[in-house]
Amino acid sequence: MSMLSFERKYRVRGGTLVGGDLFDFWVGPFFVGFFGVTAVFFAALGTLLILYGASLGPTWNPWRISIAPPDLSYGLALAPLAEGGLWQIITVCAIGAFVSWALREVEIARKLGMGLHVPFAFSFAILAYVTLEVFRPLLLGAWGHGFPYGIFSHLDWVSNTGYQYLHFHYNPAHMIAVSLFFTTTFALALHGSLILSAANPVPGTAVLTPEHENAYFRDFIGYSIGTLGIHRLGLFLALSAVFFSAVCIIISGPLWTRGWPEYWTWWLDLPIWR
Ligand code: 07D
Ligand code: 07D
Ligand code: U10
Repeated sequence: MSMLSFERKYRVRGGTLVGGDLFDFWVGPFFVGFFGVTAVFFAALGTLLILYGASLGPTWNPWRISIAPPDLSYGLALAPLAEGGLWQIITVCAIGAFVSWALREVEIARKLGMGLHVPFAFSFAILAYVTLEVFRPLLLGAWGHGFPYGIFSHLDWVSNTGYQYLHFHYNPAHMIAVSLFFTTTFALALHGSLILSAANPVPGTAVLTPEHENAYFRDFIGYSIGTLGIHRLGLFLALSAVFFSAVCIIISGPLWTRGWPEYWTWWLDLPIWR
């Protein structure tokens, strides 16, 4: 059965937040909606501005194109286009596109009578991005603290910002975020492998059920979190990882200005060692 005929019964009217029936239609597989139009608008404008910025720059090498934020001397002011103004408009376009994308997810969920878990999850990615490009620069008093738009140049920013605090691994929120990212992939590996082991067993044997999945982990570690529980845990782990990432960068500068290793002197100063 082709996917489209299968999907026809899900192509129902309504659920839109803005625009009523106006954009309530599909183009091929894509639902459009008001926020589909705004997403395409912001994404197209932002991409065109990146291309314009690249045309002003020294290279067309896709890995080396970079649109930098304004110099720190501009503070929180608007800068001329070629001196960071483009970065400022592109940032507005990016936020416009990401928020449109999240609201389009909301409209699709409402249409289908589903929960809002997907847009809720994506909003954490948007939060991390806005923390890097808006909240932290605002708190530090200059747009120049944002990261540049370029594949290699944004890596340079991460490295330079890390070394500005001597050794970023000593940032306690970075430790928690990293551990949560590792735990997220561990949980997905356990879940993916468990499901495949039951749903895709040795050829010639019957497909097994969640009963077996539960029994496996009870035999193994004495407890099974359950079929719904593992998805709740996965979402929680992933969103916590991104949340603690946002925390680790917002405290670097606005809250802690010295090297991160120095933060741990509180441990050496505990009266217990004296
Ligand atoms: C697989 C879903 C698909 C998404 C993809 C990304 C673009 C950019 C634009 C040339 C998992 C599409 C890429 C549209 C093209 C221009 C101007 C998601 C999947 C395939 N990074 N980062 C990458 C972004 C930050 C860091 C790769 C974006 C922070 C490190 C890709 C953002 C910090 C490394 C990329 C962003 C940081 C990367 C692969 C926004 C901390 C790598 C991404 C908007 C978070 C890796 C050369 C991936 C790499 C990498 C995109 C922000 C660190 C180019 C869009 C500032 C250390 N980042 N990044 O698979 O190979 O994501 O870099 O915030 O090692 Mg980055
Ligand atoms: C910001 C992405 C948002 C994306 C959005 C969507 C499109 C559309 C279209 C494909 C947050 C974009 C979509 C553009 C694409 C199509 C069609 C996600 C974002 C909205 N670190 N570190 C982190 C590790 C070191 C440093 C986070 C590990 C060094 C700094 C994570 C190591 C130093 C910052 C992390 C390590 C250092 C970070 C990133 C190991 C450098 C940050 C994840 C093993 C010398 C950043 C909020 C994240 C952060 C961050 C992991 C090493 C510096 C926890 C595993 C020691 C300066 N590091 N790091 O945040 O917290 O994703 O950002 O060594 O700013 Mg680190
Ligand atoms: C999961 C799951 C599960 C499943 C699943 C999945 C999680 C158990 C049941 C899903 C998982 C997968 C499929 C696995 C793979 C996924 C990943 C690895 C994640 C990463 C994904 C990617 C890298 C793919 C990314 C691709 C994207 C985002 C598609 C890109 C598409 C577009 C850019 C078009 C978007 C459409 C929009 C915005 C609306 C419609 C618009 C158009 C069609 C364009 C036409 C425009 C208009 C009509 C509007 C007018 C335009 C204007 C005003 C401006 C125009 C200006 C111009 C200059 C053009 O758990 O269950 O299985 O499957």
